[in-house]
Amino acid sequence: MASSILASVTDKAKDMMPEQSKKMADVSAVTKDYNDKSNRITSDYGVKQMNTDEWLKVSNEDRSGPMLLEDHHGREKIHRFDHERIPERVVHARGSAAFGKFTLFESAGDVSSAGVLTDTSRETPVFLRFSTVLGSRGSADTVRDVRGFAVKFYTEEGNWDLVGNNIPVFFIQDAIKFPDVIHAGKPEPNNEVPQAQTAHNNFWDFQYLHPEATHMFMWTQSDRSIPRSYRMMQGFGVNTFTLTNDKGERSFVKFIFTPELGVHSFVWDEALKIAGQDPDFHRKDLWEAIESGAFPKWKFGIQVIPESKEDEFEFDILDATKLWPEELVPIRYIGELELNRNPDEFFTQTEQVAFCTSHVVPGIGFSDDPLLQGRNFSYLDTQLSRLGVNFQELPINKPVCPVMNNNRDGAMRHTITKGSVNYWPNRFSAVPPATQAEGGYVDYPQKVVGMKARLSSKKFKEHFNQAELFYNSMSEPEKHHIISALGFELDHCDDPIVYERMTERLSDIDLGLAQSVAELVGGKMPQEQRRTQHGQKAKNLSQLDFMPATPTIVTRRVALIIADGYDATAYNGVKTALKAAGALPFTIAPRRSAIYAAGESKDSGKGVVPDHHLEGMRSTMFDSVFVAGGSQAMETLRKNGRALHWVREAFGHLKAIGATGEAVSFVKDACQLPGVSFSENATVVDSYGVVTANQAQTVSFQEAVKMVKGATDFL
Ligand code: HDE
Repeated sequence: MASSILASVTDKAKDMMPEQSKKMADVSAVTKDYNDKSNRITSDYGVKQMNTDEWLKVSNEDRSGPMLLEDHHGREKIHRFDHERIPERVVHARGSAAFGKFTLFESAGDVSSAGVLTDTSRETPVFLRFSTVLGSRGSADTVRDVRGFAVKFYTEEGNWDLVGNNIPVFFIQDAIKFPDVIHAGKPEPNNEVPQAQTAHNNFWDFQYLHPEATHMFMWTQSDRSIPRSYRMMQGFGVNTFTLTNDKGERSFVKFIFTPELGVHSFVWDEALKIAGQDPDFHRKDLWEAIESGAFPKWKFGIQVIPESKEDEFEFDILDATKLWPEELVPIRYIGELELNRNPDEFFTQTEQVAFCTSHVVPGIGFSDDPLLQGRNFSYLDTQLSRLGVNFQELPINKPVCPVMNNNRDGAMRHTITKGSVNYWPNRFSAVPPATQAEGGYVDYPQKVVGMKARLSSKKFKEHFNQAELFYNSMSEPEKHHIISALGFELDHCDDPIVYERMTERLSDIDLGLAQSVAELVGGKMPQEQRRTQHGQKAKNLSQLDFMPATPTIVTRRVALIIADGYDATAYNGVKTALKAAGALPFTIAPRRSAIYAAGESKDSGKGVVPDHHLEGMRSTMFDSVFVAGGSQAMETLRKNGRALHWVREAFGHLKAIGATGEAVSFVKDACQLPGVSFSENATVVDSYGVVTANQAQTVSFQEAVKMVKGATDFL
């Protein structure tokens, strides 16, 4: 992104920077600034070095001789480099994170005693890491995949880690299946192909053989798995947790985050192209929004089921392949999460942050959800192999409240604990465990009866009702996208047993869906609906249900295309209006050197220097395109294949397009839509999301940007 644009907004961000939270103060205490010129390069043991570029050698001016092993500085530099890498996360390896704060506007004191959920005067510092699941650390951001949404709340009673995803359900019901589902999705073991893709035989083989995965794969084949931005997706705790209140009453709970900006996605072709054109698209988007002061926000909600109602649902409320439809269990939005500060260093913060589902605070607990219980084992275990036994002492992981116990020593321990005993009880009886009144964690006295057996409840055996519910709740374009996505994925499976079985499986959901996919991918055509459909729909499954009440174009990237002889009035008018509305306008032209407006002389020394040229930055990088008129400019652009492709591609990706004056017919011809006519004097948005006007109609153009990005495929 052009630094000039960012620079102008960064000052604003600095002004808006929140006061330092307790966590930031903590982190700052161990942060050093490499650019601090009062420092000099030293060895790791602190001795200043005079030459860090040449190894100590037996040499003279004519001949460079052998290097000496005695050069500690040289050896230290190489040895530190050799050991820079730690294992990447076994899943969710690729991620980006930010600091922020969590505030409550309503206490949940009726159901929980947790300070973070009841004290409306608190500001709880948070660190949120977004991720993809399957790709390795260097893979692309915009692949079709689930996104992680992991929040560390640094509460006054200890860290609470809510390690969620952007999809409310999961592929499997029992944690013991996790290695299988992940092995099946990751690159195949013989040739390590494909990277960050589920479009391969093994993944879909697994999906067929696990009917419980049906609901989740419908979500991953929907637009939810290709989000436009981390800032525009929901977050779900997925598993069923519990809350206990001051009276000791327990309820089941699901946690949900809903973005202020609405839920928006790419179209698949766009996501595919961006994966090559800018593999860091989501990472940059988050970073730049925060730098510019456009702090992303989410409403935080809870769905609560009292313990007494656990068995009242046709699905098992502890089954992570099921969501709790909002018609049955409404979401109570009680708080807000805001991200407002980028990390200072990727490795020590984003990479070393370690989330554990087992990190809960008093008032929040676990249920018997078999996926959650397995997760509680796995996360602690994986941090031990990734970071080592003292991972909780790393600055990013350290709680903001006191930590005191008899866990000692181990590799890289760096807290120094004074005192002559390290066991409990001891003759001094110092530091006894806390009582409940002192904030001690209360284990809920849950009555458990049963046999020891590898079994789960009957209700865990129904797998298709919610997959159908999800499909029924989609708008027509969203259904169309699911069909195309399945068509793409199964097209990449070359083993007929895989794609034929899968199309059969789809007829457990909807015969029309199964037949449409079978037509695309080949194999046998499913002939019967394999299950009686219930025909129901639920709200807030379709992304269209999340259009914000007041749509906004804040942080939307708009390309303004110009060429020599462009209409300066239209260009300047639209640019100013977009900036005022918080959008990010970028000027694009055939070259990245000065472009002159109609009537402006090349010798004037003026001209506009574009942010990018048409080859350097493609239409996929923008949410919307505006072409300023000018007859000479249009003549140039008409002869430029890339310019025509630019506009046509943006149109195909359903982006709002604006054009004024001579650019109207240019846009019309570039889009090449037989039978569609764009009115040259439109003051409203054309049905195809194209705004045209003889003069710059900036207001209606902005409306188009808002509307068209929120809606999905017309084509
Ligand atoms: Fe994870 N998961 N997971 N997972 N998961 C990990 O922990 C695991 C599951 C999620 O940004 C690992 O620190 C098991 C559901 C996120 O650092 C590991 C099971 C959900 C992240 C692990 C699941 C998630 C992880 C790997 C099935 C959504 C990234 C690295 C029982 C609610 C956190 C690590 C970050 C990471 C295990 C299923 C979300 C191996 C065994 C369901 C967002 O411990």
